[in-house]
Amino acid sequence: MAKGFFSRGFLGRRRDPEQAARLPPGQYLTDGFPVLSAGPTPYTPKERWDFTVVGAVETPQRWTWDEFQALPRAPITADIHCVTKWSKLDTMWSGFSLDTIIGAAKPQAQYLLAFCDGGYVTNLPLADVTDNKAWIVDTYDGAPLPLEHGGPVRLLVPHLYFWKSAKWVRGLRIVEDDQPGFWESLGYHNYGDPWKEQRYQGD
Ligand SMILES: Nc1nc2c(c(=O)[nH]1)N[C@H]1C(S)=C(S)[C@@H](COP(=O)(O)O)O[C@H]1N2
Ligand SMILES: [Mo]
Repeated sequence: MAKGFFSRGFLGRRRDPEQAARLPPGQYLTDGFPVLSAGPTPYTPKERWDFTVVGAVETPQRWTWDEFQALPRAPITADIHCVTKWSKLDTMWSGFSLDTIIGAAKPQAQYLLAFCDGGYVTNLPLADVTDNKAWIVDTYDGAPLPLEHGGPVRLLVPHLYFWKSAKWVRGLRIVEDDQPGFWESLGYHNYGDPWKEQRYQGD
């Protein structure tokens, strides 16, 4: 009871400037967690699920669900920013560092496409998903990742707009030439840095 009172009053007032500094230009804070999906929510049973790293790699990788679960696990707390202007601070996830997953494949090129159940694709520079900047996550707020938010696993690349955090992700294709994904070919910015407001092509 006292907790709610203090967080809205005394503590809230001290925290506001700190929160404002974490909000990229043009964004507002939300406590909810909107669902944004370009199509229906796909579902692949665990027995048929796998995760692969393919393309320009020295050693292509494939993990079954059980093998994937045996990878080293990490907790992640991150601020997320959607191009439709909502941001959420301190979202809590757990999952697997892409350093482990991509490192195993020994990539031979500098770009990648994340591909998903349902056909969604997004493109990223390899440098943006290595060095502890991106994860494959399977829990949100201490519970299994809800299907509508990308369960069983999604990509989490919190330093870029949230459309880069592909839901229902099934693998990565390492490519020599950068090529636009789904939203990128429909006019979204190729890179999507929220701090530079790179929302659309030309921003
Ligand atoms: N596979 C897939 N991943 C996706 C999308 C999608 O339509 N399909 N939408 C993207 C967009 S535009 C956003 S803002 C976030 C939304 O994630 P959420 O629904 O968990 O909020 O997922 C991204 N990842
Ligand atoms: Mo989005």
